[in-house]
Amino acid sequence: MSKNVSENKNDSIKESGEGKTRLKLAIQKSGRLAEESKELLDKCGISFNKSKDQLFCAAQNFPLDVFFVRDDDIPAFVASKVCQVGIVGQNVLNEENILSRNQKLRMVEEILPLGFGRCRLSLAVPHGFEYQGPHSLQGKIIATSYQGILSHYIAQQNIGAEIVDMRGSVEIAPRIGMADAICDLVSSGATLAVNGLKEVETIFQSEAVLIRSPDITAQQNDILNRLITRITGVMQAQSSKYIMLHCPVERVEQIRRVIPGCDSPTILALQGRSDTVAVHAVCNEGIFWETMEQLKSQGASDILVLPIEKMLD
Ligand code: PRT
Ligand code: ZN
Repeated sequence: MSKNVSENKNDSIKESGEGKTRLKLAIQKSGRLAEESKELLDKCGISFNKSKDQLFCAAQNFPLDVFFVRDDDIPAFVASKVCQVGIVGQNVLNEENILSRNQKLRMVEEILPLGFGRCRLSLAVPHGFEYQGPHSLQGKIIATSYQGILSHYIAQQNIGAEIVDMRGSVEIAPRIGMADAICDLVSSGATLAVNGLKEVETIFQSEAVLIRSPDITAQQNDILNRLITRITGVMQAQSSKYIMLHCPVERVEQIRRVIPGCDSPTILALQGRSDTVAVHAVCNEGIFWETMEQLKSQGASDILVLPIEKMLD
């Protein structure tokens, strides 16, 4: 890793201008978090031209340098000051925290959940296994790539079970006789189903998070705060909608109560119509067909629901 990083670092310094303070962010190069991490930066208005195998890239319009690495390396990059921030799954951060002897790693801080990469680390057993609770795993063999989190869990539950460490294809372990149960990440559950396994216990819930190093300069902290403000704006915009409707003047209060997550809508007069007003509001929740039907039954008409691109409080 260090050879490529230092070669590419020189490229970045050339591109970004020597001496100017920049924040360094590590994201997954390819895999389940890669696209959404890049998309998030894009929605924050941060653009960079990355060629396929580039490990390092300087944003053109924001003081940010992005490292593209394996997700497992991200906590160590942030702990070792190669980067000040990173985007990684809580599962990886926690696992690295438990397993690593690096004290600095424990000081890496989660600063913002990002709402993507959601999954759970679960125990699963073959359908024929009579599972009655964690104690059913007493004396059994459990295959996992998450030794750290799993050993913490079995110690907490006071179970004596053997852990077999596997780097991939954990779900096949019971079928080939390597283990009685597995502990792996699950999102839809389809992988467990095709391998004849049932999920019996969730031991850790995870999503992608923004992490930061404790060693960060005041200028880098300013850049980080700007980045956090943009990310928060993007996330708020994603979960919010702009609603516009017409309603009889005397129904405004009832209508306001139906609009989800809205305290003070904007009320606008309509030209030539003294009995009807336009109501505009930002709703910080999704609007379902049921809500629109309810608004209509309260006297609203011409209801429009629009996506919001950006938001800044
Ligand atoms: O190459 P690199 O080391 O960077 O990537 P990787 O192969 O180690 O990780 P990757 O890209 O598979 O996952 C990156 C992160 O995505 C994980 O650390 C989690 O934080 C998150 N994530 C979200 C998931 C899943 N969902 C997920 N479903 N990671 C893995 N899976 C796998 C799981 O291991 C199992 O094999 O998907 C399968 C189960 O999926 P379902 O939908 O069938 O339940
Ligand atoms: Zn990985």
